[in-house]
Amino acid sequence: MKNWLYSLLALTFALSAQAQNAGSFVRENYQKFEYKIPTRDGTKLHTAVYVPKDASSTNKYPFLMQRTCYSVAPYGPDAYAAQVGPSGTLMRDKYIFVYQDVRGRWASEGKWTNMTPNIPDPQPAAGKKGKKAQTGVATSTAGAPDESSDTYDTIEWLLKNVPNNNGRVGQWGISYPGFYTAASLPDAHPALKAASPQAPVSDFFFDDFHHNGAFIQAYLFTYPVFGIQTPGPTTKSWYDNAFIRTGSKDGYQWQLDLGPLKNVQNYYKDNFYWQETVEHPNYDEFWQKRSILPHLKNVKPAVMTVGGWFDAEDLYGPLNIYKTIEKTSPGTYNTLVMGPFGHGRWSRETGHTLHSNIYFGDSIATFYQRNIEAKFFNHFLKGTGDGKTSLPEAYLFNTGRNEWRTFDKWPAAEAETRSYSLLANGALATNRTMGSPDASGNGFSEFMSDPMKPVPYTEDNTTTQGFTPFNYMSEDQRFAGRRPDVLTFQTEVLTEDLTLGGEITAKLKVSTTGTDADWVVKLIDVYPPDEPNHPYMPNRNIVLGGYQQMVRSEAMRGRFRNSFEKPEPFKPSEITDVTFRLQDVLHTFKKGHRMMIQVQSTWFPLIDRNPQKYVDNIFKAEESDFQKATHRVYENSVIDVQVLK
Ligand code: PG9
Repeated sequence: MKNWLYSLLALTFALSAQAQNAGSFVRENYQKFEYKIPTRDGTKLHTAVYVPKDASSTNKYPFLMQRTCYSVAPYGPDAYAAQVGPSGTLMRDKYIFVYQDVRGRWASEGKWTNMTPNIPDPQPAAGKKGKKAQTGVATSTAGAPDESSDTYDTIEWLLKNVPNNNGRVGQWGISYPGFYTAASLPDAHPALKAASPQAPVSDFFFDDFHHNGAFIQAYLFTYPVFGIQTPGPTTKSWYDNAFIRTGSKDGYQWQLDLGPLKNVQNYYKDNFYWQETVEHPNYDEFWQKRSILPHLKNVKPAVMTVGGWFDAEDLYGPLNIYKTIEKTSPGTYNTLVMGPFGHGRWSRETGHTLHSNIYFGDSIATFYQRNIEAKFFNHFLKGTGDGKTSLPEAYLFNTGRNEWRTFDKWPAAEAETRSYSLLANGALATNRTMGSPDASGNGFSEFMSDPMKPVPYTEDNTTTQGFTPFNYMSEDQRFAGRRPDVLTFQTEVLTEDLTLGGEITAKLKVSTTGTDADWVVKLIDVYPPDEPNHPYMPNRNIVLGGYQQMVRSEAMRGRFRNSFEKPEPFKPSEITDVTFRLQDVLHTFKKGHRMMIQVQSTWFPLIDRNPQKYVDNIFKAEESDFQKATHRVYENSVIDVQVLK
């Protein structure tokens, strides 16, 4: 048997042993309680509480809480002992762990809505404290309270009703629970001392369901989870839905055969979130009021936001929550951690679940849990809480160098902007002299884009890889580069290391013979032909020699180039500016590698197909609206990157 198989088996055994250890550790050391916690409008929230058995009046513990829309039942410590608290580490450090079904979900009462809009705390009536402190009083006219007030009331109740607590509360959560953590920050309860939004959703028009307005069609299968009022206390699998359990229907071909998204209506006519998605194709008040970013002002708890550079679901969220708090709440202890992880994979003990083809070993998640996350919570919930954590402002992993790096500011103060031109001869050049003869910038690259023959977003396009896609974030892009409808630009072989740290901005000069178009830009690390494999490669079938590794990618729905609220058609064949940000990176392109940019207009079924003929609402486009078009990218298009020493 291959030795990698032995190591995998050994790892699996060790893991299951660890999980059992963790499971038995929970049962030996924690006692579980369940409560229906009343909120100010009388709605009761189902809450599971795990109290260390050795808690006493002289041995008090802080709370560490997670609020979730995914049900506390199957995801509580019993089932995922290694996840009691953000990781097994904190379970052994001992906290009073709290898991709560949010309003309207599973065993909690109330009505579910996605990304509950925050209701800013109105000026309190004379002599009264803010609405958050007026328990028992209905909040503003906006109807049901928000996540901030539900968290406030929950904390108020826990402090009074769970004995042997030390009066301090932490909150954490990954993905949607990361949103609920961020949503607790406005008007937070004074006992909430530390919050760690991890892979948090911040705004569904830029995270998860859309990227710059392009619909993430790969999320079609998640609508049964988010668009149906949950049936109450159950551990029923989210996936118990004919539309999802269709095997072949996960596939690229099926989605191609499905045709325009209007056909999905046959499946989802009773799905309230699908109806909301279809009826709000632009960034209107429906989406804007669900963003948490405008409410991150005067944040009192300490915040450590965590994300993964290979996170296909929520990369916009962590980066923009951290940057927004830096801007709108300057006095807050606000830090950022970005590791070489896929979605939430820092909470697992093993690397092979890092959701990435390329990673650097199992110890990274454990290093993060023990040296970063535990230090943060232990300081603010058990220690002095004075902010002197010895943790840096930004703890970021360089995915090209295989090493953590710390920064006292992010974006890094020493970053220098460098502009690379997209030249017609395929050069990615910092000056036009390397360009085509017509280096004046009037040269262009051209391709025909056919929405009926779209560029696959992944080489293995047989399924959407489960609940949500992930592999493409670090996948080899040679399958795309071979297509005539993908433009490729690359530097000469690098004669020294090139480190990018920070945002990437695509400033495209484009034209189309149609009246609408999407633009996808991909940043790729081209390995030399003789590159040896990393010793920890999770996928033994990958050969790094010649690998064209995706480092960062983003889509921009061209109609939103001037405004996400007010879309505009393109004028056929008119040179038009399309500028958009790709999320941050920290990546060294090593000497001997090349830096590559690919540009394309379809990315299926990661994003839905643009008819390339302007229609008011692409969700309602007819088959006949879809048309081929010839697209051009002009030489005076540039990609701005941030270069670090
Ligand atoms: N952010 C993730 C997600 C949200 C909505 C749909 C699919 C995924 C998550 O909460 O896991």
